[in-house]
Amino acid sequence: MNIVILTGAGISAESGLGTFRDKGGLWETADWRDLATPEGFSRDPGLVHDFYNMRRARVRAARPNAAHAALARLQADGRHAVTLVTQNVDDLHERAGAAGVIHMHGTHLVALCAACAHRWPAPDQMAPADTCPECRGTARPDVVWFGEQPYHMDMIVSALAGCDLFVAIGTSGVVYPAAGFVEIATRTGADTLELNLEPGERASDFAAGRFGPATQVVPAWVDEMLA
Ligand code: BV8
Repeated sequence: MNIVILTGAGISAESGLGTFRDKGGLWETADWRDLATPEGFSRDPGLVHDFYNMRRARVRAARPNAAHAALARLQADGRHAVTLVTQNVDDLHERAGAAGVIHMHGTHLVALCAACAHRWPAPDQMAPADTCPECRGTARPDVVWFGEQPYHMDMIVSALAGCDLFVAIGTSGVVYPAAGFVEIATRTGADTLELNLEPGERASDFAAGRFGPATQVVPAWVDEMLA
């Protein structure tokens, strides 16, 4: 079966990384307009670098959980063709052994030159004085902020067009275009499943849903797929 999986912050929650919109989430204490928009970055690059420095440190200290491991197991088994798309900017899928992970919102482990688009591995701590090693332009985290075009959309849309099953895991279904993937999958006749702590904004668009912590719900689903 061709399976497209979309993950959100909820799959990394039990690894200790914050989600955005839950109680105590990252957007509760800070305003996304200041931290996740190009305007916010040009207004106060130090604030934005501090935000990503804090999250980069958390990711380095975090470990993949049973949900990340289960998806890597599903992919490695080989009986199903699994395309793994994530909105997350952490590398926990890769550290659990997943391959070809599509980071549609980028990854804060890579630095991007705002002038020439050169990319290089992000140091643990980035600061406004950091410049591009190629052209001395302004360095920023290689993440997709609001109003910016998500990465690899052509690859994602063609994977959705050819899939038999679309599964969304640990995402609130609030941010587009990711939140609209269930519609694309449904239109092409795929089955759809939501695995989440609780029903997301688009829950009614999924053919089925299973709710509970990802470290329980995801391995149970993968065991069924590999039975
Ligand atoms: C674009 C940066 C166009 C990286 C982020 C009006 C209507 C519709 C759309 C729009 C609109 N106005 C503006 C827009 C577009 C906008 C958008 O969708 N806004 C929304 C808010 C209305 N989208 C954009 O701007 C996107 N770009 O559209 O570009 C374009 C086209 C051409 C050319 C140029 C431009 C860009 C969107 C990306 C923004 N970047 N972050 C970072 O810092 O990480 S957004 C941020 O939200 C993250 O990327 C995150 O991945 C994403 C989604 O959040 P979730 O992952 O779902 O996390 P959340 O906290 O919301 O939910 C957690 C879930 O986990 C919950 O369901 C919870 O129940 C569950 N959970 C919790 N614990 C557990 C659990 N599940 C399982 N187990 C647990 N233990």
